[in-house]
Amino acid sequence: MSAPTPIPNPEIKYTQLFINNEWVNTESGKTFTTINPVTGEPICQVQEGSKADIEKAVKAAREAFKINSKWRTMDASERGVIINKFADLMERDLAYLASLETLDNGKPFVNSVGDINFGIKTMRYYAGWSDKNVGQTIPVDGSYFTYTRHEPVGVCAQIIPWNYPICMFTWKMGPALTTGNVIIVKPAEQTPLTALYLAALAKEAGFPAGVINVVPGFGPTAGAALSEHMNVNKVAFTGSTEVGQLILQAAGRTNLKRVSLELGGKSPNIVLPDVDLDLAADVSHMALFSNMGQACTAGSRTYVHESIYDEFVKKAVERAQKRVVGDPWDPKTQSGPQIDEEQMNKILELIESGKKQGAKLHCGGKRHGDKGYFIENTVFSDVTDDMRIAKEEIFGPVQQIIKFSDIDDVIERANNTSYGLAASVLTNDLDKAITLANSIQAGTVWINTYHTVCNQAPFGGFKMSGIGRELGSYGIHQYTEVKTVTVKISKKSS
Ligand code: TXE
Repeated sequence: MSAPTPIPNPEIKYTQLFINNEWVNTESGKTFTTINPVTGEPICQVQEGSKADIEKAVKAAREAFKINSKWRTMDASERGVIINKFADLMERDLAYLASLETLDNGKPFVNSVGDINFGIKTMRYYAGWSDKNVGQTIPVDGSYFTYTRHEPVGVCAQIIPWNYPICMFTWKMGPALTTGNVIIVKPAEQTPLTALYLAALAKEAGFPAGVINVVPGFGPTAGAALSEHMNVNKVAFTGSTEVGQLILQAAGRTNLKRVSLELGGKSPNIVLPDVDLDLAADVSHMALFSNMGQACTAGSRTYVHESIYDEFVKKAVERAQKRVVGDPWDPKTQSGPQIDEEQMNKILELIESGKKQGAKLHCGGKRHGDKGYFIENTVFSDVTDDMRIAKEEIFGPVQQIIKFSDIDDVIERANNTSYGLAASVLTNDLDKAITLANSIQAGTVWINTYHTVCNQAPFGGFKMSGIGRELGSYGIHQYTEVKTVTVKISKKSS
């Protein structure tokens, strides 16, 4: 397939709430501004959903989920057909969707295309699951016939972040719909536009009214209304650990709704001395600087063996200095702006803390330009585990290079964090690679690669990086309740 051509000023087609397959305004009449992070200027006004609108969306979803509804009586395979149709429509509108994403999020156009291609594959992967979600027949004691059914959980709220808006939408939507649930998506306030366009595609694909609802709005209002709602059966959330805790508390206070969480990280990337240094520097650079450092899995603690430390730092700095920051529409650009002013300021403050706490700054360290939310590619060496930049999630283009001398010691240090999302080991020594992979507390460990996330394999965190797994067959389990049905029979037969 040829690469799509960007549309630098994509027409904004949808700014209302999408409820029951209709475009509606909010009850309050309130709107909010979505901002172009390249310029800091407004793109457009979007309807700002809050509690009353969530109420409406829950009602519509509940109706769509009623016994005897079109959705509940549809063949499972037919759900797969509609999900595949949705993927076809994403493919048809790839150039437009990618352009809208770059406008709203600021990521380079080529990366928006990559995200959408990933999302299309997610939908196709889960379309295939629709008629394969089988239960068991179980040889219980006594004269009974027992089987299990994997039933949909019901009304699922899906609260998504701004760093990968389309991927996060599809990661949540795919497994929920293939298993027969109904959803209410709340996109991040920074990036509502592609979620709204995806809602239009869902209607075109043929999902019955109420199965998919999209309500843009803010976390403490629309997001909280979803996590507190007595008639919402599940919340799936990707975002900060702090908000993950609030959602879990809200579920505990209300109806014990199912909760799956994909939260922050401070992932160790461990470079052993036998490694090809250029390769290690390349992988470590990509591990941190991809998506402007705005990845939950970012390799933000680069542990390098003392024997190769100085040479590695030199190579890391060369790569950071070469990385092109700027206009996301330019095909040469590798990094766009951070998502908003708040994130930019958070990152700049953490960079200052690194300087103050004695880390050695090699390049970057400040804002790039004076328009939009760009930050220079930044590399720190001589970082120690107690510094804030080694402990807190920076979520920006700031690489911390930390020295180690001993494998057992680095395992302990890598695990000395409340996070546990991802890790990587760069080495040709198989024995050490497996020892480290099996010892590090993380939901994903990569060996000689990084950010290799695939639709077929589970993704999620240990410890405070989350609860549950998305993607793969594990992702399906997050969206089903297991029901045991036992029938008394007159006589059993083996
Ligand atoms: O996250 P929030 P923010 C991390 C990263 C970043 C920090 C803050 O370190 O610097 O979080 O980012 C919704 N009830 N990650 O403030 O607030 C909100 O509207 C229900 C890691 O953007 O967690 C948005 O839709 N929902 C991460 C979503 O939560 C609430 C991706 C994420 O926003 C809510 C993003 C509430 N009370 C940030 N408050 C990852 N894991 O990839 C907010 N929200």
